[in-house]
Amino acid sequence: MNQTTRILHIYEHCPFCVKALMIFGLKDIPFERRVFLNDDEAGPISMVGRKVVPILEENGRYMSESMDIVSHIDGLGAPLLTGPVRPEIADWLKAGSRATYRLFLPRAVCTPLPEFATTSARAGFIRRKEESTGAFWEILADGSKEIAELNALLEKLASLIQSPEAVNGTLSTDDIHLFAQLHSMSLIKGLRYPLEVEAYRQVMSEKSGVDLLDLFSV
Ligand SMILES: N[C@@H](CCC(=O)N[C@@H](CS)C(=O)NCC(=O)O)C(=O)O
Repeated sequence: MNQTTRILHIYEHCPFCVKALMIFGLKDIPFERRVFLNDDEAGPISMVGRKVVPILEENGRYMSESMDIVSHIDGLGAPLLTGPVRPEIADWLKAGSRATYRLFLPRAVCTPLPEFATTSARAGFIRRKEESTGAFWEILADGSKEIAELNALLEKLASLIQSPEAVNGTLSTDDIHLFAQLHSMSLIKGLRYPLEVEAYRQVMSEKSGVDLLDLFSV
């Protein structure tokens, strides 16, 4: 019998890749993880025509778009993401996304993650991202306003979490989006996690097999 081979091509810091990784872990579906160097353009372009991750390679066919990958993998066997989604969660994610993205990018490129293993991978990332964020050194020099903003949001999140096993009680795509954002936030030192949020972060990391990045936080 032919067995399906699944390879997930990612950058480990990438929140969209976290979403794709999560569903494999939550469903316990075997896959191979491959990390592109951040300046490898030819690799992803040869697969899907542009420089983007995540890419799922399944028996030689390629799929991009994180949530398409999530729904494809969730559709194997009994679906897991069957719970409701709540607009409050989407609103919460939106409220914190700008500050998270801005503080996260200069920190991500300082990590020892494999996509940044070479000088040229790091330099290319800084050059491309600084075009939209402004100088990384300025962001690293003072993030106090954004950190205060995110801490206020984390307080609010505590009251939105219905269970550490699933933000709305039963696993849903809200958990995929929420954990991916908390994963990015885990690189930011100075964030304070209320008990409910901390329990959620730990349980979701354990269940999905996706490590948080607290260890590398600055
Ligand atoms: N809509 C896509 C977005 C994916 C995306 O933006 N990925 C980023 C990495 S976090 C990327 O590959 N950007 C191109 C680059 O880094 O050069 C998805 O959900 O998969």
